[in-house]
Amino acid sequence: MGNRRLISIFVILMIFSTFFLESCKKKIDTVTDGQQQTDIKVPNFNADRAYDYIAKQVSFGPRVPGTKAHDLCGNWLIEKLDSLADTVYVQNFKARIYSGEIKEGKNIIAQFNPNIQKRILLSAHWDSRPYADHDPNPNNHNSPILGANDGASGVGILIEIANLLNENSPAIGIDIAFWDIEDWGEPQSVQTYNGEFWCLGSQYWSKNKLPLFYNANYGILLDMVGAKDATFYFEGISSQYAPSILKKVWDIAAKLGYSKYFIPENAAPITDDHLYLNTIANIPTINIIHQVKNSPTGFFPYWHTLGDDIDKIDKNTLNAVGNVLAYLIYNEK
Ligand code: AHN
Ligand code: ZN
Repeated sequence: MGNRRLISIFVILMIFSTFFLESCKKKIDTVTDGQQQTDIKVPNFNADRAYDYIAKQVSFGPRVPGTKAHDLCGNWLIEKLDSLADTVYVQNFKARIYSGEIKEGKNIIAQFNPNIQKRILLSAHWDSRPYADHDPNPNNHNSPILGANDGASGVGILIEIANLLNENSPAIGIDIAFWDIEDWGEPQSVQTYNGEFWCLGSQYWSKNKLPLFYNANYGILLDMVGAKDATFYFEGISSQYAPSILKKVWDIAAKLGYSKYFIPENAAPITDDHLYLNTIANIPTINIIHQVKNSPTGFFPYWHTLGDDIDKIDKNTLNAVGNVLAYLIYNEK
């Protein structure tokens, strides 16, 4: 055999084996891809049920701490979570509001897979504001609000998430916390304080964790997550303390086709429950909150008005937020 002939056989063999190996590699890739797609089943978030949970909360009337509606709604939330979670904790506490008065509140914490180390803390506030100080009609400024969006929307979505967790156990631990007395911050007419009278329940819990020595890898707060065409941005406190969680959540939203709601742009920092979860509890926590840039309040248009009623809740928004959370939860290992 001539040298030239040997070389050409060698070259042909090389080309052939390269193609052969490539095709094998591709086959292996497709197999693992296929496995990944079939292994992780993300249960479908039911926006109708979430909507019903919001309507149920609103049906009690304004959930202002110290009122019968607040008491009854609290009992309903505890009962509901008790039927779905592994363990439910109720933290009764007293807090001083801006006027000096002492109010009684209840934080409610439900655990799923309490013995798993890796955990996510999902939360929302369940109280509603005692005064509609941003209502267009000044006669309403002392009336309590229903807070269908401001309060009940986040809670409704998380109860539906609790249903999914009850039906399909995730690979990690999940905790759902409902904070109380978030919304008793001083009215517009008394702007003398530095935000310290908002979020009294989450402040209390962050200093007195229940269960004792509680920790989570990260947290997600929901606030005003149910209005039509809601816009969620990279809120300032979230960017400061948990930028990687923001990216993770907004990337999922983009993948699922919800970029109309989850807009990857920076927005103003908001004093909200996540502030204290970050600074006192040391849990990196983001806030998914409906912000409206260049608007009078910076928030959804009916914020702290009597217009924040069930008719402002849109199932498409609930569906977007709920499916993003479900995808996140069931893809964590
Ligand atoms: C402030 O206005 C300082 N924080 C808003 C927190 C809030 C109230 N979220 C819902 N209601
Ligand atoms: Zn509010």
